[in-house]
Amino acid sequence: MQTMTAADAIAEGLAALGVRRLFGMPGGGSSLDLIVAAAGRGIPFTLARQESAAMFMAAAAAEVTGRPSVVLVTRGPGFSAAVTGLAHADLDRCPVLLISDGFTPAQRRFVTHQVIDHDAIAAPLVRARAVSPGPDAAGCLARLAEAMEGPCRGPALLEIADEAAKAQAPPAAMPVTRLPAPDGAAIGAAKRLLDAARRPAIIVGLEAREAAAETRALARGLGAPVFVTYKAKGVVADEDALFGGVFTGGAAEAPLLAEADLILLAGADPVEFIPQPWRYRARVIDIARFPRSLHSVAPDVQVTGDVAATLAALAGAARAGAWDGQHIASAREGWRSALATRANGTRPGPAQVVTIAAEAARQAGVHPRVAVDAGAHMFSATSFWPAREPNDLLISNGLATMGFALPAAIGAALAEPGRRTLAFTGDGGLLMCLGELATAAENRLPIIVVVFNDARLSLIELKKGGRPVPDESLGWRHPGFAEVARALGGHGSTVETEEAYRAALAEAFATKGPSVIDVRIDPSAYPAQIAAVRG
Ligand SMILES: Cc1ncc(C[n+]2csc(CCOP(=O)(O)OP(=O)(O)O)c2C)c(N)n1
Repeated sequence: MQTMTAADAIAEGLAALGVRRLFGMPGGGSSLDLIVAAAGRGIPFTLARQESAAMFMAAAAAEVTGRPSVVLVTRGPGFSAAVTGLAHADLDRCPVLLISDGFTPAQRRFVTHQVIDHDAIAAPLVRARAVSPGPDAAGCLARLAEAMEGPCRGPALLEIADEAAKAQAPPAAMPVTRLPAPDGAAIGAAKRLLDAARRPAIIVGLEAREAAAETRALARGLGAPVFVTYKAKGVVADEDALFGGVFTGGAAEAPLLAEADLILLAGADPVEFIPQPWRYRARVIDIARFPRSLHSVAPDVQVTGDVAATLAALAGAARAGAWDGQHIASAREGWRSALATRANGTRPGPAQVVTIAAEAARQAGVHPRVAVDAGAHMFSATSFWPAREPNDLLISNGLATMGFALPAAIGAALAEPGRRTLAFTGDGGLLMCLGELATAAENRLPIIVVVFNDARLSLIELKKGGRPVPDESLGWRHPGFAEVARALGGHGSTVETEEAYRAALAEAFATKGPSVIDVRIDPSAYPAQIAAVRG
């Protein structure tokens, strides 16, 4: 049998799985062997500035490429710093393999320095884990890969010590994972409900991102309005005549959905819904990768397995219902205007920050991918950025973590070289991952970071109610992001008016490397906007 080191066998397995890049912050052990072994197979390593940021990069790369991604970290603090990223990969259903340096069995008997129980910490977050794999390292990788691409996609942990990475280990075949075909009887039951419906509506979720053609065909066949979750933006384009709006489970999308007599959930993972009671009385068909409880509503029919196959089967039998196109269009406009913001003074409001960026991209002749952070700015970014294809908009929705947008933009830009990427972020979120501006600059990535800078944690400000929270607990003085961007090797500008913002965008689109546009926004419209979204 062919022999090689475990690091080589793992690298060979990663290449077979279609992994295109490693991300991370190496330690002195196995991560160095893996960097070398992967480079020998054409898989480069991107050095991040922080481990959870590396996880966000990898998660975005996995979403963009449809292939699993890998992050390398050192044991102890490297691992613990990756945990927020691991939680994102768990709740946002991203197949990211976290490979951590580890301890040999002999070391485990006496070492206490930097020793934390990676396995126990990762256990609730990962689909599978392997510690100290020994000569079966590549076989372990195959099992982890299968689990990551299982019904509920997500991360895995491989802990491997220096010595084990250097030990001899045979290569192993990597799995090709397929979801089971949907059950014919369940499809029949779904068809009967669709047949009886006059006004079916579709809510598309993250599991349908690989089924855009089938979702669109079903919507056309039914003439039904389509709502998308944040992560499913682009499965049906915002500019599509059947686009109804963004679905969060809140109030903004409710008027049109309340008219539906059947709601078809197409790959909507319950992790995507805000925790509010289900508002609708219509019957529900749930199409999902695997059987799970929706917690908000009990479906009348659930069809599980290959989501694209289910949607294709339903599309093949669909006939048009009674919706009027004009009515859908005016409801969509109603949804948009409920969320629109107007600025009181000369500073741009949050919705303007997004619509002006979309217009500047159009004028520059490009269609950037966008990554969106967590915070009040998220409502404008997710509502007003026009997505055309799945994963045109990347977001941490299940975890909804801050500090996501810039690293995700980096991961996406590396995964699809040449495509522009925008990161929409609050000032608080950017401060959590500021060092990654250096990663973007060193890799000369065409990223434009747009900061909704109000020197506040606006989303938390909105939730404070009548509590007498001191001002300095929820805000800070304006940090100078433009200066930081320049110091780290990028471009930077600070703008306070729409006119200056337009000019900065035009300049940024004409610039090859990363740019930061620090937009001093007028946040006064946030309370009305969040009230419209959530009700
Ligand atoms: C890592 C992390 N810490 C805390 C939170 C809770 N949180 C959600 S939004 C928010 C405020 C975000 O402020 P900023 O980034 O400035 O965006 P804004 O709300 O002002 O648009 C906080 C603290 C979170 N989601 N993630």
